[in-house]
Amino acid sequence: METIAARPFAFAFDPSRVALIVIDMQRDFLEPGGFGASLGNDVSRLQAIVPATARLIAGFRAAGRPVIHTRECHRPDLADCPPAKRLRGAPGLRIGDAGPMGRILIAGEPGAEIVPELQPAPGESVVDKPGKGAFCATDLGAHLEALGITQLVFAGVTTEVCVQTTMREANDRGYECLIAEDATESYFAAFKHAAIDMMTAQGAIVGWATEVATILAGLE
Ligand code: C5J
Repeated sequence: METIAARPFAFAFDPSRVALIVIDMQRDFLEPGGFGASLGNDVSRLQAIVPATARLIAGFRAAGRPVIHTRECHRPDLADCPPAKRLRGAPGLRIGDAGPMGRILIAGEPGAEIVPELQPAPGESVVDKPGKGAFCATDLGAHLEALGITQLVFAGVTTEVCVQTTMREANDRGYECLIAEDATESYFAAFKHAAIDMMTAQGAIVGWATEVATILAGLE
């Protein structure tokens, strides 16, 4: 056990019991023509964190620690996509509609794949999730328990939606959660900062936040 600099206060880091969860770094969120763009967002903001996320993944691999990737996507028959989700708002393309990268947020379609720079390595877990949180309707909890994980580092997109939801789910399940501030992003700069402020407020009520370089130094 060692302590690493974090906010709101130092994080007691246990590199022997930590896993990295990389949330939804999919073409549908990061590239033009996908789900994020169909909602009217500027996807270039999310592309900017790919290098820092790649460094974080490389550090966990080098340390021999688990890297778990998630993908928000649905079955082709949409049986796991509630109408309340599919019909929300007035996007250019809805979940399941055909777009330039295949059907939006559908498992097996090009848009649902993780971006080429962050492709899972052989043997790494990829959790397909129908919700915003990665514990909902998945085997993530059982998988982490089998691995003996007690701490989770979070990266990915978007900070205030799927990252925050999963971090809150993990916190409620007893994991100590640390978000890598420069390896997460939102379509809205203010939302990223507000989400991390909410997580770390009140004595790390949801968890801690720090930079990729600090986490990498702690893993060495
Ligand atoms: C969203 C996500 N924003 N991965 N999904 O719909 O955050």
